[in-house]
Amino acid sequence: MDNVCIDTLILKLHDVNAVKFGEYKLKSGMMTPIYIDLRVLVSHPALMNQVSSFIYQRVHDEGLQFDSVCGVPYTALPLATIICSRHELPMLIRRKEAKDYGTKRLVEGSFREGDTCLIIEDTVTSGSSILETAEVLYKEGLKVTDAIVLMDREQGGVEMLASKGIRLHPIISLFKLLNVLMAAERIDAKTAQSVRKFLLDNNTFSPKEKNGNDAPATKKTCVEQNLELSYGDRAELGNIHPLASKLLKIMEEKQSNLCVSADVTSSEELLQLAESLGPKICMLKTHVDILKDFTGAFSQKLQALAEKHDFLIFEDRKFADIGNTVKHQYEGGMYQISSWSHIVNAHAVPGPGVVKGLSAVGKPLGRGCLLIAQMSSQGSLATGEYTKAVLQMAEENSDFVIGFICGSKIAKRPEFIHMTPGVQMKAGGDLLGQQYTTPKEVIYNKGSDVIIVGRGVLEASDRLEAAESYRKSGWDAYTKRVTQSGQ
Ligand code: S5P
Repeated sequence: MDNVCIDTLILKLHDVNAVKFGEYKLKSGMMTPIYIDLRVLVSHPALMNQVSSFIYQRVHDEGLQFDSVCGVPYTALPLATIICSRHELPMLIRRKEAKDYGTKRLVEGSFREGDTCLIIEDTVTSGSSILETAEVLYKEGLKVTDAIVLMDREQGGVEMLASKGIRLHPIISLFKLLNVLMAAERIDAKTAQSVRKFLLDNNTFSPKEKNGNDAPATKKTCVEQNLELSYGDRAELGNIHPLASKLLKIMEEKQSNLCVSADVTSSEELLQLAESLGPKICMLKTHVDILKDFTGAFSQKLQALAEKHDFLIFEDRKFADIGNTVKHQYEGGMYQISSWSHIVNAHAVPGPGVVKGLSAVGKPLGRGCLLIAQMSSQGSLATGEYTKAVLQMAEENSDFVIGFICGSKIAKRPEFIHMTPGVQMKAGGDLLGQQYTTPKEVIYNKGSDVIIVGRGVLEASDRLEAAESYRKSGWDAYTKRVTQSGQ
């Protein structure tokens, strides 16, 4: 079962209206912004056969052992019938109500006490329908160890059934479905995000029932299962730094993970860049000390453009001194960096004092800091144990450190943002040790979040066109990564 097949199946289910967006009521009475209605499948025999094949394939892949198969009435009943008929498996039918004549049985078909029955279901929210069917089967002396479901709404069904001794094997998860529909432009990012938020906020399983622990289950489960959260989902995480959240929201809304490095020497040119490239970028990086004509008025104009085009300013100052010195360098001097730059960065070489000094100035202003964990330049010493120590320093100062300058994803916590410089459309380098990787490599293969591009844009004959192609490349790589996660 490869990704392409699952993606195609998702699109077909959307085509036949088995997936609907709007305001719907679930069986439990809960209102939902996404509704899965697989009852329509009976009108689409080819699709019905495909879904049945996917279910059987899963049974086969998992190597499940059982004596009979039971579909949860009614939607999964014809699916179970097709599978059993095609593969010559004995089937059982669970009655919803016992008939008041004849045998009065609740389970039709022949079986022996102690037989194992595999349950098939179309959609799972809390898992209660599967449990109801399992309980009827238990009463007849049957065992239930596994259940297969086509659509898992990821609202706690897997956990609830596991707590009752039933392993649930979902074929499509709603997070995956949202990613595929978004990549195919069937839904917009906003819709996907609001549905994800609903699913995360409405987990029906309380682990308390199982182990006395009150913690909400879903967010933990997503991370534990290594499901890739979208930028928008990460922006909503409970522990996230407000500035990191703001950046992730900008990225999601503008569909841009591009930071342009505005390494020019005149204020006017820098402002022109900010004005023209503003709509394409999530962040503008500056080296204010290479400007020949910096003034306070310039920094005000830059801030106004950041507001106008909704991007953050990142002064790439690379602080690397003792806490007391960096405090002055950040706040004072002729640049007064803390007054206009949302984000700064620092080397970890001096130890945690550098972060403490910067934080004393930046934290009250709502600023954030990136730690330099790796560098793009040839022969960089920021590798191995050093990088690990930087990660540790970030963890210990996450009230001010929002992420890293790095070559690849180094932190598991989705609250941290990874930003990678040394990016051009073609891998290579310059004469002074800079090394370039492509946007796809950085975002898709290395798992970073933001591409930082300087000369790739600045030296292009049409800077706007170049910025757009980097934006598109970075965004496509991200969409592909998110879409393929959780498989
Ligand atoms: O490791 C690094 C860290 C940084 S912040 N390598 C880098 O190249 N940078 C910065 O990213 C560098 O100072 C420059 O401003 C930008 C890369 O520019 P480009 O022209 O090579 O894309």
